[in-house]
Order: sequence, then structure tokens, then C-alpha cells
Amino acid sequence: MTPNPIAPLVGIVMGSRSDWETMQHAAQKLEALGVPFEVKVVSAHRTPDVLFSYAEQAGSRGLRAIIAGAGGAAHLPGMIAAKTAVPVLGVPVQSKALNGMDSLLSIVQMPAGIPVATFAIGNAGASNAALFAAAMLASDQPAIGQALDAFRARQTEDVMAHDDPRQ
Ligand code: RP5
Repeated sequence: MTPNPIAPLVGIVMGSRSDWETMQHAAQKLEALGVPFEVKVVSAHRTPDVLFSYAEQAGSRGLRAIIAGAGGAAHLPGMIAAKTAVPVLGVPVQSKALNGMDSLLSIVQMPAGIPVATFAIGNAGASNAALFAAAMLASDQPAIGQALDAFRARQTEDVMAHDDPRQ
């Protein structure tokens, strides 16, 4: 069967709709780089059966990476990683009570054998998870690699063009 050229390559999942404010930064980056992606709320605690089926089907549906964001007792990335070999990129959402330290430690402290690549707390982590996913895809998706190179070149030019902070 010929693969659908617009089938998502990256899944963005989050534990709650309230995480979208953070996770939209991942979506915006993937969109800008031309990476096909999907977005879904999947809660480790409130919809565990959905989590299991999403993770079990991710590889066969063609997903090459899953960006998973959650806050507080942030079990979503680790539980997805437990059920699929598709690489999981974890984004700690900044919680109100503990500023995201709870989310960070919940995601980063995985036991040996089930890895989750863990990013910074909040918007920077969501953006960087998307850039990392694009970099993973770049080796066999030349258009994504070119878009990533162009983004980085623009970013560098922007810093150099505004290198006097007084102006
Ligand atoms: C986590 O609990 C979610 O990832 C979210 O960051 C946090 C709070 O969820 P809501 O109470 O806003 O739905 O599962």
C-alpha cells in the first residue's frame, strides 16, 4: 500500500485541554516546518484506555515521534513510552502549585529501559520538542531538513541584526 503523503508523522498529545496553551508552541513549530502532525488530549489518569490504544497503534499508523506534554503528576509521556517504541519527547507543563518542577521530575526520572527525551518546562520545551522531532525526521525527509536549516539561519540572522540590546 502506498503511504498517505499527508499522514501525520508526529503526534502531539497532552494530558488536558488546559495544556494546549503550552503545547500550541509545538504545533506552531511543526506547522512552520511543514511537518505533518496530529493533536489529541490523552490523559494517563482520566482516559487510560485511550492512552493504551493510542500508544499501541502509533507505530503502525506511521507516527515517527510523539510529543507528550503533561503537568503535575505527569505520567503521560512515560506511560506512552511504556507501550510503544516510537520515540517519546516529554514536555513538562508549568504547573500552578510547583511551577512545573513536579512535571519535570515526573517526566525525566524514568527507570532504565523505557526512555523519554525530556525538554525544558513550558513553552521553550514545547518549541524545542518540535524542533527535535523535525531534526529526527530530516535525514529521510529533505524538505523538513531544509525548513529546519532555514529556520536556524533566520534565527541567527535575527540575533546578529539586533545585537545591541540598547536599540
Ligand atoms: C495533568 O493535570 C494535565 O496534563 C494538566 O497539566 C494538569 C491539570 O489538568 P486539568 O485539571 O487542567 O485538566 O494531567
